[in-house]
Amino acid sequence: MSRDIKNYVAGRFVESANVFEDINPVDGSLVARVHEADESTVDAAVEAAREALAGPWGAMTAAERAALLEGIADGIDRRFDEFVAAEIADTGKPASQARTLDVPRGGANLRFFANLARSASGEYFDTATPDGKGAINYSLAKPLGVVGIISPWNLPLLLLTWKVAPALAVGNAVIAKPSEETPGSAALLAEVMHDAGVPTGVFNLVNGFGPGSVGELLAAHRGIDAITFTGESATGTAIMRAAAANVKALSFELGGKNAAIIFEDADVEAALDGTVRSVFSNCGQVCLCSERVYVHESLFDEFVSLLKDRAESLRIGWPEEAGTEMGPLVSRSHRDKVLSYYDLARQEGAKVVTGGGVPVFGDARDDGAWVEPTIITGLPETARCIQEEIFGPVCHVAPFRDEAEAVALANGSAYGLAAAIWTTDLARGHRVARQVEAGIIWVNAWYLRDLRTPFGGVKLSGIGREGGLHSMRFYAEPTNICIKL
Ligand code: NAD
Ligand code: 6OD
Repeated sequence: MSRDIKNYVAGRFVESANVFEDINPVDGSLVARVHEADESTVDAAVEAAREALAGPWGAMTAAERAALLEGIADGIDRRFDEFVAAEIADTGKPASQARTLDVPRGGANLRFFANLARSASGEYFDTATPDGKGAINYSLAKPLGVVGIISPWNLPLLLLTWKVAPALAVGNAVIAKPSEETPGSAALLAEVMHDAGVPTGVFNLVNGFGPGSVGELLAAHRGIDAITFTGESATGTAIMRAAAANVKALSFELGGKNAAIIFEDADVEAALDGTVRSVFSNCGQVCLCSERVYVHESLFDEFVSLLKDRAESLRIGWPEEAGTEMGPLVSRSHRDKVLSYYDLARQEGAKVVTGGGVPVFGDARDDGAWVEPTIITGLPETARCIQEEIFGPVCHVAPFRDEAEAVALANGSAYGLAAAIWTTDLARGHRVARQVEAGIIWVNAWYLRDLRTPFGGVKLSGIGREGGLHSMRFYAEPTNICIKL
């Protein structure tokens, strides 16, 4: 049975005149009717957030905010199964992934930034003055104010809390807009916030679309001081344009066309395991996924054949079924996009090593958004399938001759989010990692996270860094106070 997802504004769950459907990509069934916030609802959220900043929330200590964040994390833990169900219903991802990554990271993000809030320290300087008496300078990390959070559909709870937690830890008030494709876990988060006693107006949730809807309203709103956004690079450009009007602070985690480089001295089993994960995890819908795999020419044929076997043995299935490794894409419209790249690859002259189509189940899943895991080879580096982000379970594999060529190939992209390098020669690992133009480089690993590290991309892949103290800095306005002694 479907439910109604409302907006959460000024501590109340509010309806709207416009309602849109949230569809389950496993079988096309209706998950929820979602109330799309209109301009007056967005205005009310901004007003509530500004009032919250001026009220008791603005006077809370970091330790009090940290305790509140931990209470929210406890609330997620208490409703763990509901969060898992919401993530699965909206995305179709395997339950095993929602249980071990998405939902645990929701709580972990809150606890991690609660700890950072407790241990935050400022700057202090003794300053010499001509009269010899001196001055002291210190800095305060004030909140930016009202932060608009615009998040994508691929890891809905993880990526929303990745921004909500540090924004609240620093003392901001937030207005969150989850993706229209995946509003479920954000709606539960609003309930958890409410029950945890988050003061009125500190967390607001507005549902809707991007252009001409809530996303654009937030980006352009003069009452919002900063936008933190995760999503496509082209959307980043649109947000930047809209946000220019009142010179908002921006943090952008954008798209990728990430390379994996497998050297001739790699541990082939480890590289294979890592590459299977980096290409097919979450049905290829992780910004960090490898869509370009470069393999030393001496290993190329063997590696392609091994990767093909592994792709063909991936268990594609119902999210709750034990052993399911891959679910559907997030929506039929996203599937159209991915399939158009499968077709384009053929037109561009690719060899389709495996996949390239839609699986047929003979049951309700045929109304879902499924695609086959796909491997292609043989395209020139200028091909659109090599240059554009597809965001599906697909990679192109190409050979390289030597280290210099591998680096040049990896860097031949307008994007620069992440890379994975596979080698047993650690000197080579360091050397190549320094030359690769990306914000995150793994050597003999993929998506191995430490929340303290800087997270973000170069080139079209983003602006700024989040993670650990980088997040705490983004969400704060450093203010210098100078006292003449
Ligand atoms: P998207 O850009 O289509 O949408 C993301 C969010 O932006 C949604 O909430 C959407 O409603 C909103 N939006 C869309 N147009 C807007 C506009 N004009 N103004 C304001 N808001 C707007 O992205 P998506 O399809 O949801 O997610 C997939 C993309 O996200 C991929 O490109 C992926 O690489 C990227 N991504 C990047 C990271 C990262 O950390 N770098 C993480 C996850 C996803
Ligand atoms: O793990 C994270 O902190 C993070 N931001 C992951 C982003 C994944 C992109 O799809």
